[in-house]
Amino acid sequence: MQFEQQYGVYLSDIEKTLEGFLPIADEPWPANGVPQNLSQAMRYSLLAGGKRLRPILLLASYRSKKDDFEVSLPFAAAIEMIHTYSLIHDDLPAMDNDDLRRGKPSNHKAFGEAMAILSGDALLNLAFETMAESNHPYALKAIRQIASRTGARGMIAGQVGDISMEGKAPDESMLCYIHQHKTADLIAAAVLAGLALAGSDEESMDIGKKFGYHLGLAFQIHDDLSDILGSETSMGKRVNKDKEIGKMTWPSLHGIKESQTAADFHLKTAVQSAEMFGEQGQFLMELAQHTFKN
Ligand code: GRG
Repeated sequence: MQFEQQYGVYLSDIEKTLEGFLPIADEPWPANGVPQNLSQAMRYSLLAGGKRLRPILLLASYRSKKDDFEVSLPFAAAIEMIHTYSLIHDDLPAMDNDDLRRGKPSNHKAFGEAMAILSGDALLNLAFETMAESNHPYALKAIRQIASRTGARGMIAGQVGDISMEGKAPDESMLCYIHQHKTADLIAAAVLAGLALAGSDEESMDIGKKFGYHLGLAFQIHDDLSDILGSETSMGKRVNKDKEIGKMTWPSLHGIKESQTAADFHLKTAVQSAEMFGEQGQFLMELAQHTFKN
């Protein structure tokens, strides 16, 4: 199957799976269900589109080892729930204060700050509930890969670094810390959870780790560059904001040209890692390249 066609299959499976796991409430306070306004706020952000990069990475990483990728769909949905919760919270006035996300008013603009906090919390819990309810024999291994990279030592640590460094003098090692944890940890978690579910050996996990981290770093540098070079329409969010708020970014430390070189280096290293999976790594290689086409 051609890359675009396979991407379309994964995307449509993910959208259906997300819809299937999301609560729908047709009355305000269902006795044993989710309050209607909470359900609406969760659905608003989770079904707002997005590239679905992380769930597709999870499915494709599983698929690089085993064919029956459908068994990994609950985990793919879970990683997108975690990603979406992080975006909802990141957009809050107390964090990045963004009014626009995925081309629509951000969650707190549509539902208010309290509901944005609570719907983010609810998506995070739903992610772990979804994975815990899977009876896949390697569910716990996949949950560990995800939990260890999204919590206080992972994505949340990166976000704390990002916020704490606003307005501070550029610092190379702190910037690497922020990029690794804020962005690359979740991307690597998706790859490693997919591989773990497929029962991959140590060698494959190491290759997956390298692939995920380099892809994640390329992704964040590219995102930093897009804030300077991109448009609000193409990004679906506000641009030219990092400089305004004194955010520590790759271009702020190294300039645009060097940032492009660094992003190219990380992308190339990611692609070379996926190549080590042989023919089965083809989709991952193409996915990495496709991510930077726009
Ligand atoms: C609030 C705990 C917590 C963490 C927030 C996700 C995040 C960490 C911050 C968002 C800001 C940011 C620039 C993160 C870097 C990763 C990034 C570019 C996220 C956006 O991901 P895309 O482009 O978005 O894959 P879509 O909408 O396509 O899913």
